[in-house]
Amino acid sequence: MKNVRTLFSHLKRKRLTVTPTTTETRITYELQSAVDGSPRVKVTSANSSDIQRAIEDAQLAQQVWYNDYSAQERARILSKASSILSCRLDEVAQIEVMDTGRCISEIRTNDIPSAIHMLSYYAHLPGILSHGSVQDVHLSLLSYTHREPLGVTVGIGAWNFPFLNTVSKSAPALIFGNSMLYKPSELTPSSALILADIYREAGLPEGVFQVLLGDGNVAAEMIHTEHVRKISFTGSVETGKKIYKNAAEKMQKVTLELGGKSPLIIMPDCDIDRAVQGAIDANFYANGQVCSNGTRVYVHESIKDDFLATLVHQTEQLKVGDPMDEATMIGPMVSKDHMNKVLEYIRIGKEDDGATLLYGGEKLNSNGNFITPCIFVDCHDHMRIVQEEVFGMLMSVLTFQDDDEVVARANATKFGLAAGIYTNDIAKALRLSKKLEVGNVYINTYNDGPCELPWGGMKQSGIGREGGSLEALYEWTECKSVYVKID
Ligand code: TXE
Repeated sequence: MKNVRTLFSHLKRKRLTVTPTTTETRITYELQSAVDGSPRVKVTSANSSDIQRAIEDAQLAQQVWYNDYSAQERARILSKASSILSCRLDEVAQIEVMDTGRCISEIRTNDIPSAIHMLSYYAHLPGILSHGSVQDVHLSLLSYTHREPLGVTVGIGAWNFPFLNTVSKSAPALIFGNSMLYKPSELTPSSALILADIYREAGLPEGVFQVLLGDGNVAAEMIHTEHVRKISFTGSVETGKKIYKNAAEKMQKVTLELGGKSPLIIMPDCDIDRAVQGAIDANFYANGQVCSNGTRVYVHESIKDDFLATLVHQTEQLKVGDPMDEATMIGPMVSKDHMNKVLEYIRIGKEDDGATLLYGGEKLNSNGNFITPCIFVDCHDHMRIVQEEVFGMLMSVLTFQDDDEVVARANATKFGLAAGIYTNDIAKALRLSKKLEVGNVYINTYNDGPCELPWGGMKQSGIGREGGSLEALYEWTECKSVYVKID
């Protein structure tokens, strides 16, 4: 794991993280390799003086960034960042694998190319940035609106897609003329530092994007000031609620991308091979650590046997092992704690809920955080493994008999992030999609996430939208109305 150490000292030399200025204590913690448990890297958390200084710098830098750089100049910098990232793709992918334990095959072909596209997509937005409207209220009054940045924003990231999280929050913030302080998950700090390095190389002025390392306490302190005008958060529902509550006191804007327990509905007329592949993608991709995963798999009673036979056969083919190996499809869980959480849910499924373990769910005999993908059958809606977000490779298979019944059961949850339907009857799928209480519906596919579309959840899965499209982009701006008396 030498690469990560080298990266940290390299970045320290370039003063990308906030560097110590006082003798105030700094907490240092060590991260372990997900593959074999060996010590990997030591991380030093930001302290109160670092946070205060970063906020002051971000305020000053934002003024320069918005007032002295035109939208086109800001766009050129993002565009250049996209090109630099293309050249550093392999390096970023490897660092991300070491931090997350996710497979190189996924990260190199999906995460980093998506991030390259995202930077370029936001760079092409200046044309719509100044969109406002002129209201014809009265002959003697010219009244119009325009969009302005919010000021200093904070991004707080999760550990499952760290680099994508950092890009998807920072790129829209920056293109609109905001500055951003970013706090990556304490488990996966490295790739945010690389993005800061890339932005700097692309010409982003000092202070506009800063990374602060540490745990939730650091993040909580960063947002505990009225100078921060928006918080973009990805993480658990519990933390999301705390942030929302605290933000209310300061009237800060928030977008909260939280958890889920999404239903995946398999209709009797579907293509079974395709539906099985969808269920595998929706449960085992990224080692099952995806907020939108379709972990409640509702299969029509009439095709249950065929579906399960194909599912087990296909799951057996998934190679579990070293995430750096291109052929590996399942790597280790991100941390020991998280692996233990998932193993506890597997125990609950077997012993407390009384579901039948059809496949997997074993911890591999190694010092790493490896679990085999796990399929439970004979599940019921009230079971804890069906109700609660596990965030690991635990698929619960349930059966249903008619459409209204399955929609009602799919909606009977506090979450509302995503849902999937596999069927050859597109008209039916479109009808059902309107009834599902979720922010994202997949039909004959699962977990696509093009950055051009808004992303977010209903109910306890979140507030607001992130990603492309006006609904999401305007969350990074204020709208101002101007009235001009012209007679
Ligand atoms: O989340 P936390 P964790 C779910 C998933 C997982 C569980 C716990 O079920 O098992 O959450 O994961 C920062 N104020 N998701 O512990 O604690 C923290 O430092 C401000 C779903 O990682 O919510 C980290 O950067 N920030 C999810 C980030 O919040 C605080 C992805 C997330 O940490 C804070 C990840 C506070 N008081 C986990 N406390 C998804 N939606 O995709 C912590 N943080």
